[in-house]
Amino acid sequence: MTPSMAAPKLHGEVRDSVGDMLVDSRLPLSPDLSYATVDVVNGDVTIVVGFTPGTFDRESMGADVFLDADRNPSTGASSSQGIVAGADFLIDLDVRQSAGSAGDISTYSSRNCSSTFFLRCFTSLGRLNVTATENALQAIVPLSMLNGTDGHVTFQVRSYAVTPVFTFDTDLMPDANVPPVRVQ
Ligand SMILES: [Ca+2]
Ligand SMILES: [Ca+2]
Repeated sequence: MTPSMAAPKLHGEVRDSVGDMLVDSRLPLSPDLSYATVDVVNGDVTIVVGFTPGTFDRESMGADVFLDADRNPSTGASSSQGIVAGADFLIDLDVRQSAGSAGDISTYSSRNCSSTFFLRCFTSLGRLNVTATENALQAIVPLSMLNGTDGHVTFQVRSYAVTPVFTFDTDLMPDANVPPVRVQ
């Protein structure tokens, strides 16, 4: 018996400045990203995104997590809107009732891709159960959905707020065009 057969545990985390979110008069409250962790254990990827206390409202906000599953900037989406090149998957953390109280996992596809409508670069693979606490969102994604990666991914997080008229992207973590966070 060798104890080394246990599946490796991988971890990545990032923290972000307080108060660096977009503020707009059309938004009653603007979500401010505070931290994120990604843990890979036993074939599951657990993603947690935290907001600065007092800036998160689960019925009007969510977070997009851009995952580079092969850590290769030349596969996946091109850089756009401060998101670095290479995202192969988009995990939408969303518990808004108006959006069906569920997130979504999607994969990069060049078919409808444009730099103006960046989110159209990703095609849905299915809905995702997301849980919310007062200041955080969490989802668990099976590693098997991520195109054969062993969990050594990188990620970047963007928060958004939805009004009846507009959707605002309010904060990026790490900041715009900074290398994404490594899970290792
Ligand atoms: Ca922030
Ligand atoms: Ca990639």
